[in-house]
Amino acid sequence: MKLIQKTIVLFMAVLILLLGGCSAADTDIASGRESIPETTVPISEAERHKVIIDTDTGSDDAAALILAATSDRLDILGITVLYGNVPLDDAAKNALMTLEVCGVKAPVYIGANKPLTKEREEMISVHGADGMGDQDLIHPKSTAEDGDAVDFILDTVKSDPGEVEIIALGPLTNIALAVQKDPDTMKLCKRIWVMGTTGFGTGNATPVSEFNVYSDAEAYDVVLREELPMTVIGLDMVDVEEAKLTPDDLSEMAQGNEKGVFMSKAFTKLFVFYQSSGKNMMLPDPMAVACLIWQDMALETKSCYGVACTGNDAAYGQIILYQEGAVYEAMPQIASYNLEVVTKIDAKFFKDSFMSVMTS
Ligand SMILES: [Ca+2]
Repeated sequence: MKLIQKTIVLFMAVLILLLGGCSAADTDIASGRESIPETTVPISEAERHKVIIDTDTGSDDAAALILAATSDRLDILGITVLYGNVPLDDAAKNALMTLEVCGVKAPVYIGANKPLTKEREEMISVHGADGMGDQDLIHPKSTAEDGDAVDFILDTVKSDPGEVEIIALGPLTNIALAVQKDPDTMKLCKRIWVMGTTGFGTGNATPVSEFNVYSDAEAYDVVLREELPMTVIGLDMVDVEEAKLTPDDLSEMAQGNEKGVFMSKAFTKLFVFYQSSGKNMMLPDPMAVACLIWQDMALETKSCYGVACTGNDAAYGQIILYQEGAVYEAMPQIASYNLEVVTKIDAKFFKDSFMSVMTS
């Protein structure tokens, strides 16, 4: 009899555990998407990441800002903008408008209008002329601060040593200017999270170079030589079907919350650009922010020694990645590794999380 009672108790305990496990990651039957347990777990003030977001605010930057602004895991200390996807003034207005859509206030500072040493490259604007799909979405009530973006970065990092993280979603020019002005202060960054490089895949600006690096490879050179704590999310992590937006996803966003509706319109031109070549849409900048919000999402990283190619030739903008543990006959000794490169992502979790923010 006692054995039967024990068996029943054990059975009930296992059942309770299983039910508890299910509720921590419920599946929405209609969409097949898992809910995001992390967003429902309250975290303490001390656990929140204090971030500066450096952006050339095109539409996928705006989506990344929405992930950051709506996360209870990040405190946005400020946004610094620079040239890149769109002219500088548009980058500032797009950032301000996106914050207003989220109902979040953060100061926006204007930074570099051109690369460190070369003239600005004219590249195809895949986000529309205004960077946000040319849908007349951008009418911010707020304005950018008077101060300079580089000074804001340095003052903020200096005021809270070892605590401030930077998320860089455009060319690295603002970061490189800060490094050139005060390298000791930039060494006090907790970490710099970068959407950039091809990772271990191929490029989109040239076969070997990703857009943000190609825009200013000299800036990458400056930052890499300083050996700051840096994690890179490259194009290879983004170019995965499970992480891309499909036409159905865009329709779902258009029926979603205010942020989803805003982004479904802002993505208009970018989506057409991808669909014209039969592809679904990559979300590079949102993935970089997501890696910081949900750190379990990055399943694997590799320590690398990164070297930026800045010569005036076909390799311009390539980042050579020497991996820790690999043997290179022409470079037998590498003293230190200046990059953590994300090499494996939970792509389904990323897209589910992204869609949840845009539709819940
Ligand atoms: Ca960007």
